[in-house]
Amino acid sequence: MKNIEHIGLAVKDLATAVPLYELLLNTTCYNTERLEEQQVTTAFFQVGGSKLELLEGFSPDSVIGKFIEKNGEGMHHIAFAVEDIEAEMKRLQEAGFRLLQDKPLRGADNKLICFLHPKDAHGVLVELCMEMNP
Ligand code: CMX
Repeated sequence: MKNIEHIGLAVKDLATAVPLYELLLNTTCYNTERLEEQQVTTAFFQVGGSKLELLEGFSPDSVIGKFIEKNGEGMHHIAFAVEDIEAEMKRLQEAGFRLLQDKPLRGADNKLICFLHPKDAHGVLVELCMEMNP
């Protein structure tokens, strides 16, 4: 685990959340992306050496839609940068963590990603992410 790559925040509406976070952080959102596989639209902000990711679900049935329905808006996951995602997945699986993907998925912001079950990390959804080769 190299560093905290980003923290993910679930929001209902990026159209209102993005300008609010631009004001709060005094910076502009540098990337927005639709991820069909995750049923989510993301918006990224650089904050020093780390990032914030705002997440809006496509529908109430999406992962983010269901999360907001149950918990309201707010902290959704914490993502750690890793050097070799397959090696970290193997290490963590062997240590007893449940992986939510068998193979790394393409995530936002040019990353390969994999999630661990939140019940295995004291209620925190953990994401591993590795920079994809250009
Ligand atoms: N943080 C902490 N706990 C969470 C959670 C989260 N983000 N999401 C769900 N949970 C908890 C629920 O509260 C629930 O707990 P209880 O059983 O005590 O009520 C439990 O996990 C099961 O959750 P659920 O609502 O029944 O939903 P599912 O089991 O269908 O899905 C999960 C949960 C984590 C497997 C699913 O959300 C998932 O696969 N997440 C990974 C993918 C993802 O989050 N994609 C969106 C982001 C994409 C991106 O960043 O690019």
